[in-house]
Amino acid sequence: MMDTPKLLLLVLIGAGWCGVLVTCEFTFGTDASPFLCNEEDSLWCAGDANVGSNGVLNFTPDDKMKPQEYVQTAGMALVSSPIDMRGKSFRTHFTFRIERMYPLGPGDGLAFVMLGSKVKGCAGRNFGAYDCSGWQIVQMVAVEFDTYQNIDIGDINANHVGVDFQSIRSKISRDASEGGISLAGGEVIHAWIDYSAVYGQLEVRIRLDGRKPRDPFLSYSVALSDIFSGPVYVGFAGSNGVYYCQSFYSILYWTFRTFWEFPPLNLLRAIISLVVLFVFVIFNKVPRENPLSDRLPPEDSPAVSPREFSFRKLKFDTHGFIHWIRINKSVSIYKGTLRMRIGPLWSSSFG
Ligand SMILES: [Ca+2]
Repeated sequence: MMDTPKLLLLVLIGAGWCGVLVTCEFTFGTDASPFLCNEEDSLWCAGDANVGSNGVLNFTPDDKMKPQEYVQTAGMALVSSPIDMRGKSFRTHFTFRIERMYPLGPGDGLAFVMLGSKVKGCAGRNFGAYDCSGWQIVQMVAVEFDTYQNIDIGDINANHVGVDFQSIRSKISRDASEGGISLAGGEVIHAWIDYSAVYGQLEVRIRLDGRKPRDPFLSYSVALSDIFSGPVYVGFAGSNGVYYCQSFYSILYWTFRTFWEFPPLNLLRAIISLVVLFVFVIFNKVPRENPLSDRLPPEDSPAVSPREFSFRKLKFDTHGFIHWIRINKSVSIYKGTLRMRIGPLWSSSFG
């Protein structure tokens, strides 16, 4: 029997967030951590999202024998616990398959989504992620794998990858054929999405053989901290239009992790600061010799002339004259009494 999938928190989970103070990591689609819908510490599934008989995460009905019976399908699956993304970078890798049912054309496509709350969208061109006008009222970032060209919203073709913010109109997109990939070709496709909070860069990579390419397929500059003000739900969504279930969408494997990232220069500065602090603490723990203390006679020793006094006493007795003495270290102070009517005075001479 397979174990219940758990979100693996590297340090701590708090207040229902996946890492209020820490990073988090999770994997789905393995024997140890299978996809599960609407169970504790697993996935929130809405619409047509379901875990199929073969264990994969579907966004269309599991039964592929009667696609004509399903119209306007739309499914969304999100990790049930929100993730604290503040200041953090993330990496995710997943495999997906889009199975085309009709030769005339595939459905609309699949998308990796990040949302400020659990809100399923509409079918058709909206991927089950946006509302029916192509907008999302909560904060949202999506990487779409679009297999149907909607010219009115600027789709470049029926086989492209795009990066969206809040709107279904992509900020940037690229023909998947340039990577040698047919998104709706029925093959298992690997996708990697990396975000650097330090450099404010979102990168998308796709490949068929599972070897992560060195160069990104898409790259876009964005600060997610400007988009998300609170916890973030991550997952996927997929949809079809009004004419049958033209494509079936599945996620076969998914791993995701957030992490703290530090710029190299800042890291070097931090190391130097720690070293300096360490040296300072050690140095101040070693008792330093007072150059005068060894030469000071006890306060109750018999009177001698001349007699040395401690700095503390001189500072007190001279009411600030001590500052002048410290500047001129060759100075010696002598204490005496003048027989004058104005009373005792302090006198000094300089050596
Ligand atoms: Ca489209």
